[in-house]
Amino acid sequence: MNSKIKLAFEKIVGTSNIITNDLNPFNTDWMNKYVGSSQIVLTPQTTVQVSQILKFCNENLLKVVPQSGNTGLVGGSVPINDEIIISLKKMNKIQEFDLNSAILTSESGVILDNLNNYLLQYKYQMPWDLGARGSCLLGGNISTNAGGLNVVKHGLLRNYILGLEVVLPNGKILNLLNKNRKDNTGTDLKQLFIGSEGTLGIITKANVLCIPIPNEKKVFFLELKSFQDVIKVLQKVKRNEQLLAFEFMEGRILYKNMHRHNGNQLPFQFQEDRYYVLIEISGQSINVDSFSMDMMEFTQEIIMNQSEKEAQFLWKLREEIAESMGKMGYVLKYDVSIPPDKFEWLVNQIYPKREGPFHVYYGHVGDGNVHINIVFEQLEDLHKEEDKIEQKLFGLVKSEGGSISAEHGIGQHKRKYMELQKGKDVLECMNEIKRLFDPNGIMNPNKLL
Ligand code: FAD
Ligand code: 2HG
Ligand code: ZN
Repeated sequence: MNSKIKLAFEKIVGTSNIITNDLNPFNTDWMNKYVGSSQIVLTPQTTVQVSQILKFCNENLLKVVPQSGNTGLVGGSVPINDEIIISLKKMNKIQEFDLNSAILTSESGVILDNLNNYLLQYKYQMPWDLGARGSCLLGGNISTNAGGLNVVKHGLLRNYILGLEVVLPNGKILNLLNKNRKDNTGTDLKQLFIGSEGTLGIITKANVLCIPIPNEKKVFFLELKSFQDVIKVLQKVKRNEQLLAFEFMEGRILYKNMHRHNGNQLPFQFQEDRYYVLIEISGQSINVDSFSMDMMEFTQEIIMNQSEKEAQFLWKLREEIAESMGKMGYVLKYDVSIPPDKFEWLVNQIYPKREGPFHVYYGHVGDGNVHINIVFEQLEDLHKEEDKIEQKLFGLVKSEGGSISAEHGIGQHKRKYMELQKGKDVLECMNEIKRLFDPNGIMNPNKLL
């Protein structure tokens, strides 16, 4: 790192907010698949510092990568080369919660779990939830328009973001903060930043509409004989407004993970050729009996939690899948949208008779979002196979009217398939917007666009 540049950063953020040693955790993504070679991480503590950093970088054509919890799964949060990493983790002050409007105002570097802990005193919670809740930050969630485990009831994150403060690549602070539920004053600029994966600017604050914590909830775990039965149960329960989550897991992964739970009471002796569903219902008051009756049409194999601890254990079986796959090797991960009744068909198209490397499908069936994870022992083997798999997979997804990314985003992983997904005109329009905000191309280069 050029010493003049380092000195300039020292003037802006002070030496205690500059890291130049042991940068591995910042350069490497959660899957150990993408590794950059940044030599410097800045941890600004105020919006003004973020603004001064970006102004300096823009004037000196220095490329930057915004980083929050670094739990992203598409290589978006780590540099490709030696970009400067701007970590938002010290921008972690929650400003207020307004009980009349249920609107939270916070800096963007707060961990999702911490936001929920803060909201507990008001009996409110964040409107989205995901397995990375202990590490991911508000700004990372917004920049990826994170999906998660309760979209089936609450819908997507972008509907709950009422306002943002964003620093543009030239250092200008764009005040889009807004505490009004209704604000109908023209083009909704904040939407451009939600899901744009740090390619247009850095989100420093947000106003979030929160949701009340329900009085009652119940978790069900079902064993089913076929994937068609999964879809039948889905059709039956989807109409019910109590439905919070509808998560599907293949027997082959639950079976493989059984050894992780010696001593814990499993809901079933999992079988490789069975299909499992976790359903949660919630509300101010819920009708467990009528809900169970609906499901009993399709299976008698239903377990219900009897305590909060049991509910958490049932969720663990679902949430630990991502981590457990990572322990097996290097994982190719897909998060496509496709009609739910096509999930099994899609996987069979990629691996007829389910041969090939160990792979599983699971995920948010209730939202039409399937995760396919394929494990390779060596990273080189993964790279050898990925083009072939992706051309087929994304081609099929496109022809079924789906999306190549339902929730994790594009990052560096799926960038070359953007034209297939969007078409030339739409992609060109996105590129024009990028050029407008970031004419020098300093923001998260070679990601998404
Ligand atoms: P990072 O990974 O640090 O960054 C993500 C992207 O946003 C990067 O492109 C980065 O440059 C950009 N960025 C970060 N902060 C800012 C900012 N302040 N301003 C502008 N750009 C910024 N995702 C889902 O959608 N649903 C899930 O259910 C889900 N489950 C997960 C479970 C596990 C165990 C793990 C490891 C990941 C999971 N993810 C899931 C993926 C990931 O957690 C989400 O994408 C999350 O929103 C990323 O947040 P983060 O704070 O880690 O952001
Ligand atoms: C989940 O739903 C996450 O568990 C991660 O989105 C999925 O690792 C994956 O492929
Ligand atoms: Zn997911």
